[in-house]
Amino acid sequence: MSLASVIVETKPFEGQNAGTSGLRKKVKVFMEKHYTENFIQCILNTLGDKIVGSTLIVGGDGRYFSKQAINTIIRIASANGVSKLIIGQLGLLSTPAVSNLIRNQKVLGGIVLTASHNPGGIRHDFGIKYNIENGGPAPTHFTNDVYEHTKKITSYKFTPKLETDRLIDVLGTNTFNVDGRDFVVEVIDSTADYVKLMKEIFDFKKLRTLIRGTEQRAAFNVLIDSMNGVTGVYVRRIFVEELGASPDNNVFRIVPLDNFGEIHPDPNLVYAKDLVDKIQANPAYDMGVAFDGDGDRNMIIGKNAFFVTPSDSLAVIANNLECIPYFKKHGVRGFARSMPTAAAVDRVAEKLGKEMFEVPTGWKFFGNLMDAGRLSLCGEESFGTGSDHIREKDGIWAVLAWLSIIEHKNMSIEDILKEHWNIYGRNYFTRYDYEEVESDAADKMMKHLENFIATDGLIGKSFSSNGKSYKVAKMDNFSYVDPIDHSVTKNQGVRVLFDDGSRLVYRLSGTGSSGATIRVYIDSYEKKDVLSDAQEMLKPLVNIGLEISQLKQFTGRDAPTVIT
Ligand code: G16
Repeated sequence: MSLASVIVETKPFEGQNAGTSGLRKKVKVFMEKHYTENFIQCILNTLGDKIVGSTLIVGGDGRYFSKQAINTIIRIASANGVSKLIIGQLGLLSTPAVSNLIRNQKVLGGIVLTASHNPGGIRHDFGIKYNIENGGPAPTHFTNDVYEHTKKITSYKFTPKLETDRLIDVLGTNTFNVDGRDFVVEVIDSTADYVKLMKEIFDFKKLRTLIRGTEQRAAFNVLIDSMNGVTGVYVRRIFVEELGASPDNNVFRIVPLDNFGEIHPDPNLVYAKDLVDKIQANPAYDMGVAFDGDGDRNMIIGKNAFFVTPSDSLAVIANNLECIPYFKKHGVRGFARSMPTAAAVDRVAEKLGKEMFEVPTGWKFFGNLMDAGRLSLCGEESFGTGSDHIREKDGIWAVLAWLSIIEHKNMSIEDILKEHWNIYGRNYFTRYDYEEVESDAADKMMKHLENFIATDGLIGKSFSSNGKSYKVAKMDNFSYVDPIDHSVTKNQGVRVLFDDGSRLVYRLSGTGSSGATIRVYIDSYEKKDVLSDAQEMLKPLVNIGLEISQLKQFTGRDAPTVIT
């Protein structure tokens, strides 16, 4: 029986513009009549003629409202002439797994249902993101086009009688006939392709020996926290089934929950406190790992919760790529980091003679460089690390990279870091986040900083705190010219650069769903004094950062919500 699509009249909604990574709003906003339908239709409208006969990947972190959104996507895609949707079972696919599937199935793109590290559940956040043919997040010109469509939309296409109930629960291929055309929904194992990819990149035999131990070498004892997010299914397959980790002692919170068990699935020292506490309480653990809701972020800590900043993590991996079979096979091209990320990796690039790129915040900015064959490894201070094996950051990949290095060097995480700092010096780095600040107050603070740039008001000025003085050498608002397509991206963060190489960066987050989040990044390089406490070391610069921005006066905030 052929099912008929219908045209449903609708009206535009305000504010359907993507942030740093897709559209993120409260669940109740996505639940409004026509809201989700409009946005999906606008993605398809932006793709234009390419959509007819195409295949798309669909999946996400399984957060609340995912199933409803997938049912909507099925009905809208079928009505718009899409030939096939490949969907993870139960709607589950990590963001890296989507990226991989788009690439190895050679399809038009994918729709990722996630608000990443933002909390989930009926009172919290949902998100929709489109990834393009190369597997990466849609570039800004694409998301701008989607936004333009959302302002003008008057109708969407829909197949109301297409029965979606429990469709994504069972593996298999389902063929429907819509408007006389075949429309296929293939429900796949969420992990199979991704596990295969990881086995091609890393030496699983060696990693299994590390995790299990040998007669000569004690088992390396990890504790992996999936924070009730989607990585749970991948952690079980890779770490427990393939690498022999204990399901009782080496992993926890590995069953994906649609509200993440009411925790904030953001792998940092504050929101992953359960992991930090467990590692601190039990010195038998050599390593602690946490992932975010959709599996693209990672946090690494060593014995006794020794914290590895994401900026250092990137630099250490860059310095040890020879331990990873993938890089031996494919060679190593350039490195890159987002602008606010500390420049530790730049020093490795310099020593190894590699090209180094500094891009705005957002993984989408790495894609062009990778596609052009100029970038192999990149990362961000926001707990993202990855390589050109896919076009998203990849939490599990980062952990397997670290385990490969540990296996090869036979050293603790802390010793690996100390050795690295002794060679390269250390970029002390911290980030202060002020979440859910009133938007108006945050905008005023940014304007205040912009004013200094406009008037050169701070150049040459010295600031002192706790006996340390810093002189402002330069101040700007970071802008980026993509070396491949020459597109220009402006206003990516206010930078105060001091004459000793230290810097302060201020920007507003593009991933929140209510109010504004102010991020202040503090970064200072030391050649010799590499073993001090980062928070102590950076205290004077933090104070100066607060003084320059007048953050407290503008926002009324005495203390940050999160310090990393
Ligand atoms: C997204 C982007 C990242 C970015 C991060 C933080 O991560 O993919 O590239 O660094 O947001 O953005 P902001 O500082 O604007 O909040 P995720 O893990 O949320 O998708």
